[in-house]
Amino acid sequence: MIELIQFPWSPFCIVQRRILEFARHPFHIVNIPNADRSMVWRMTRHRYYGVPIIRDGRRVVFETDNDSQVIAKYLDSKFNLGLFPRELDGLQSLVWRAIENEIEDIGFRLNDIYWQEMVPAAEQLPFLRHKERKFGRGSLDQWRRDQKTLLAELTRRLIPYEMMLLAHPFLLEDRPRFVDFDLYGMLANFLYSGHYHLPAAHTRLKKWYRRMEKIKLDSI
Ligand SMILES: N[C@@H](CCC(=O)N[C@@H](CS)C(=O)NCC(=O)O)C(=O)O
Repeated sequence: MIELIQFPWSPFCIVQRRILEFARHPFHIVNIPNADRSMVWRMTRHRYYGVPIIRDGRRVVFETDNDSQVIAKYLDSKFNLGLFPRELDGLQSLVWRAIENEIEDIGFRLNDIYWQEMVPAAEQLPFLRHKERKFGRGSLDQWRRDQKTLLAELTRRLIPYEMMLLAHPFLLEDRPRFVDFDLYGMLANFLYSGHYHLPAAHTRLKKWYRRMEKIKLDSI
């Protein structure tokens, strides 16, 4: 059985989890502590420490750079999901860069504000240290103070996606492609704490999100 090695609120893990559910293929989730990547390090033979990774039999699949989408492409070809049609290759790579930079960057900060509610007590010290070493001392407190501005900025950055949904039910076409799962993962991470809703102004995006939460390959 395919194993997804992850932690539950990671935007990039949610993307792959939703793709696996979409494929209706049974899979097993292995949650690791955010601060202990030794399992990933071991499984990738000392080549990677990020999440997600997947194990499929003897094969371990992981990303080769920030924009590689190795895991999604592996699942796409294994289960014939139609997420990466050739004619959309260039367009999708432009869109997923925007999603993973502009949307993820704000969404994860807004969710991280509530880190004490989601990170188990024993992992809080290394979590805080990891964040503060990466983003600066007091960064989580600063994001809390900036919450309103960050929410307004996220609403503004989501306008193009709301506009893409004017003409069809999914971002690019009448059926979901990879970028739909990608945006879904970033937004599910933003919503993970349970303290937020999607911006009320983006009515199409809200309906699209509900569709993306449960869509399955055999129903499109
Ligand atoms: N582009 C990669 C990004 C993965 C990523 O940034 N994962 C984060 C967790 S959300 C991670 O493990 N970063 C390394 C670290 O935290 O040390 C992907 O799509 O998988």
